[in-house]
Amino acid sequence: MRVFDFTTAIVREPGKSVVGGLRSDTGAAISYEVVLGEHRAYVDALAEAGLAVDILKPLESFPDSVFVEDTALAFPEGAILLRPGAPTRQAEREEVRGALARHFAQVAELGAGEYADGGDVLVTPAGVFIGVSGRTNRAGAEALIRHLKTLGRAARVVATPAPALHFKSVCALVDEDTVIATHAMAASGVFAGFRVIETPPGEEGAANLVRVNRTILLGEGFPHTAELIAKAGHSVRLLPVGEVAKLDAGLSCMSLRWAKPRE
Ligand code: CIR
Repeated sequence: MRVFDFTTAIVREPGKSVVGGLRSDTGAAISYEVVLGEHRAYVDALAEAGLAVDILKPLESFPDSVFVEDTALAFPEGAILLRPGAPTRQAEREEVRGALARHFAQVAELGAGEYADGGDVLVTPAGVFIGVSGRTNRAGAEALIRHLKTLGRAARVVATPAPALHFKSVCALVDEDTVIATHAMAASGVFAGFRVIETPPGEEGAANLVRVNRTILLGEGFPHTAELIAKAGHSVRLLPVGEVAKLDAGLSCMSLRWAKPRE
């Protein structure tokens, strides 16, 4: 099961409205220019990891639309259009429909009342975890299980530990049988059967890393995690994420990534 040997990504450039995106802590001001710089560094890293990157135009009417991961799931076998759970983000799905149609012959979609954000979906070779959260409801998770089955992927519903926004805010896949998770996430027992690397104290934000082919993209400012990942034998590329972190976001949420089927 191919889970991180990607060939292609869809990203969306942030609009100036990104400074008004959803966030749990409205304290620190957000700079559009800094978000844009972080996004560009991310796109460069995807390209350098070998991906063809489809860059969608900014959407000023959707401040959070740069976090394109929440709108769809993409696999070699097909795509699923999601229904983001935040009211201000729900119509973002219509804005990626056309892009998905350029890449996939068929796109399944969640129906009315079925809410799920891509940030709550962790794909592993052993199956897909769907975290029920403030954004993903049980109806959405169960509908996703049915769609994933059609694509040949087994999935199960798990809980996103509060106060995490998304399941993948607190965990990520490092290799076929290793995950990184915050202490709270690791303690939940969900990852029985996996090797679990716990984020060192104070570096919980590092759990939203993303593996792209042979490279682990990791937020800057997590030196102990970088060391743990390097010690586990992986090549690490550090990326600036301080500004997107103010929007409760990290690295996984800024792209849809998949492998085109081999011809
Ligand atoms: C939101 O609250 O929806 C955005 N400000 C952040 C979304 C982050 N998405 C993700 O981690 N998949």
